[in-house]
Amino acid sequence: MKKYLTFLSLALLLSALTTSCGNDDNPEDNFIPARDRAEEAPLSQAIIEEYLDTHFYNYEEFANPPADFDYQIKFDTIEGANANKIPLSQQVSFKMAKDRLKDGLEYKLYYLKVREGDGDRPEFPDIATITYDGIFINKEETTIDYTRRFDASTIPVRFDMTAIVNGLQDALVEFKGATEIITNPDGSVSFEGYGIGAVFMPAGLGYYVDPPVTSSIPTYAQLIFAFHLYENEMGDQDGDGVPSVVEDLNGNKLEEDDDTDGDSLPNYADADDDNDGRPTSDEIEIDGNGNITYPDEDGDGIPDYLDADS
Ligand SMILES: [Ca+2]
Ligand SMILES: [Ca+2]
Ligand SMILES: [Ca+2]
Ligand SMILES: [Ca+2]
Repeated sequence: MKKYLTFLSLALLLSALTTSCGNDDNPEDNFIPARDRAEEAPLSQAIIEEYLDTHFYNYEEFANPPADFDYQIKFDTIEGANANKIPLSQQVSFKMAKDRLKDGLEYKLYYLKVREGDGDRPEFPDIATITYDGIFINKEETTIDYTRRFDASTIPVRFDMTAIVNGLQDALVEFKGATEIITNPDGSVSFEGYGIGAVFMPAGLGYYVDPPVTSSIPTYAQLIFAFHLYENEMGDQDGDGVPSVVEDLNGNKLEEDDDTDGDSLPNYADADDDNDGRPTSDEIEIDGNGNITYPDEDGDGIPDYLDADS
């Protein structure tokens, strides 16, 4: 579930693919650069659309839930006894989602909204409590299955949405959490009115060439996450008192590209946003009710915590 950060570390992963160049003495020549992200994007989209055309989900169970139904989304191939099922392609929505590394590159991000949820909607840098089922779509490696589950949890897990794959972050904000959290007599917890959905993400919003080393995910794999969204908490990743959603200064709903002091630490992860040596937490004011104000001592329109000369 670690967010893809860099594609420079792929040398290790690709070493198995490059050993056939054994007559090459210079090991640096064995490095295969990552494919161009803009060229990969339409290929990813075609693979996802093929999957959506040829697969369905258990929508009939959701329409008429069996007594013991667990409300988990399950996918299957449209064939044989299931030849007449409605394909996912007729049931998904999509949004445009930005590539985090290549300016101007956007993806069509498909998601399935089985139930939006009736509680609060998370902001993109919040902490979300979810259960999930992660599946990859493989069209790269002939020795690996077409689809396979690579990770799942039926127990609710808290995730920092800035630290999960981008496609899942972008999908969760389209859903809402539960309205009620009920502690049962046996101590277990159940949720009501939570969001139920799935996202079908291109490799560029997944792991691209850098899947977790311990996972079975091939490079350039498209990913599917089915999930329940239960709870959200406000994210303040750097603990400076400024909610991370407020640290998105350019308002583009990406946390990675706002860096007031240019020190390569984005504001959401920078506890001294203007690099003046005073922690941001000392340059803002929070009253007893948790209301935050942002003083501007020199009146130049820039709040102190973003103003290196005040
Ligand atoms: Ca931003
Ligand atoms: Ca910074
Ligand atoms: Ca900050
Ligand atoms: Ca400061």
